[in-house]
Amino acid sequence: MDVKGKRMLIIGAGKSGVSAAVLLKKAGADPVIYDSSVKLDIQGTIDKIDERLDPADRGSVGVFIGVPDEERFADVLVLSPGVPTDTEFVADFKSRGIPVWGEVELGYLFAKGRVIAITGTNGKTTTTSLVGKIVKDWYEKENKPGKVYVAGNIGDPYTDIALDTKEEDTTVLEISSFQLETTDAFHPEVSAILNITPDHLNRHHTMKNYAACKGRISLRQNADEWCVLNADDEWLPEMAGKMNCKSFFFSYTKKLKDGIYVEGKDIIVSEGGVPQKVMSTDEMKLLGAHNVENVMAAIAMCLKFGIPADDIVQSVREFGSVEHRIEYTATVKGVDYYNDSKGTNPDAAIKAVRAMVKPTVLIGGGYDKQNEYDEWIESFGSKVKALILLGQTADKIEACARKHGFQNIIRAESMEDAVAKAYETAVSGDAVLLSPACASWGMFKNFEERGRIFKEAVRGLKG
Ligand code: UMA
Repeated sequence: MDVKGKRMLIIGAGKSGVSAAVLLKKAGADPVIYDSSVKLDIQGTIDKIDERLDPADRGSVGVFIGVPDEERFADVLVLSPGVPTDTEFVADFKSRGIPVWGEVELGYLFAKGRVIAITGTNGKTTTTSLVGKIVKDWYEKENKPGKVYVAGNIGDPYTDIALDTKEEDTTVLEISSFQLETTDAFHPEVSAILNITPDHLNRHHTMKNYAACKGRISLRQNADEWCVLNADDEWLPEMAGKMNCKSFFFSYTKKLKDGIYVEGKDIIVSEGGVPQKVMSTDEMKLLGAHNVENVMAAIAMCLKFGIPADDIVQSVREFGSVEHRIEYTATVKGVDYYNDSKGTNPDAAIKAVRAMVKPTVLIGGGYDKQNEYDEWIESFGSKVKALILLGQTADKIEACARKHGFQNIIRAESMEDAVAKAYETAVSGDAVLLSPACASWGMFKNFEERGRIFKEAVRGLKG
């Protein structure tokens, strides 16, 4: 991709915008960044860019707050994932025939090597990390030349590593619906859509739009390539029929003639109606039914990528939990504390509640993404003994919980206060679970910061 001398207008000065600017500058383009937040630390952002550029290029990327004016005549518009695409601003560029690339599209245009991509409402991070580990272990065992990268929505932008990738490398990407809105050439060799349940409806407006974004992951895959899909999902079986590539299903609830499923504790792969046990769920370190689904998806993707089943299973056996995803934090006075800060929507939070085996004090609430909480509250059953609420959604969740007859609700002012109140409420033999069912924005920079503050507060209890 030749972008030498091209004027590139980047919107958003977060991780994606900074990495996109560095990539473009290194590729000889002329990038400039605009951000809508008046709180943006302009000098801090320039420093982050400059420290990754050659001395001669330092100071050459402009960072501005507000709406660009003369940059409207840029050659390409590059959007960070958090920037909505259905605005007049974006429409103006499209109407003038100016290419609009998302940050992932930009990364892909410059990257080399094989690509595996994973999307879905929940389970993306765990599955991406697991696939990353399986592929890395395989490269090591086989003494393969090249490197394995793990990037995308998981935390490190694709544009961070794209220029480093070589033909012999493999990149495993977690891809969000936000990122898929602006992909076009993006073409993974193996992809997966883990599930589609309500989330981000303030951005996508309808489930149909949201599901359509997820489906874009397989847009460029051809008839020899595979997309791994959840057979138990409401949207995916129908979507498979419209894909250009082959689909391979996984199911937690039913046997499949061609696919991967669970029977009792056995994970079974069946091809052409010939079933073969690959491993037992007892061999997994990950907790919960949803993780059995994630493991099945990872096994299916790696088989289709060409990795032998025995090697895959060995890596799955070794894989523990991911940070912020039902992450065991500590046991204090007989109470186990779990950090599930990545439970940023009701569906993810339901999975965490289901994974708990002890009476649970649950900490929830946060930024309002206009989700409904009925199913989450219904999942409490007799397991959740108290609900500690914080953040913008606390009133809405409390009203919903009371409507469903759940009365033991405690309000907290901060994460530290929530942990202190959980400590007072839980007794030996209980679990405390932070799984907010809401995004962190507003009170915290991101879900990672929320999880870290929770863990620090829990460790403080031990002290
Ligand atoms: N901004 C604008 N105009 C807008 C919107 C935002 O200028 O209309 C600015 C903000 O003021 C801010 C910057 O854009 O300064 C933030 O950009 P961003 O929201 O795209 O965030 P990044 O820091 O670039 O991080 C993004 C992903 N964030 C989102 O999609 C919201 C990160 O996913 C991802 O790890 C990172 O790129 C690397 O790929 C986080 C996330 O919450 C984990 N993802 C959502 C999810 O998982 O549910 C989709």
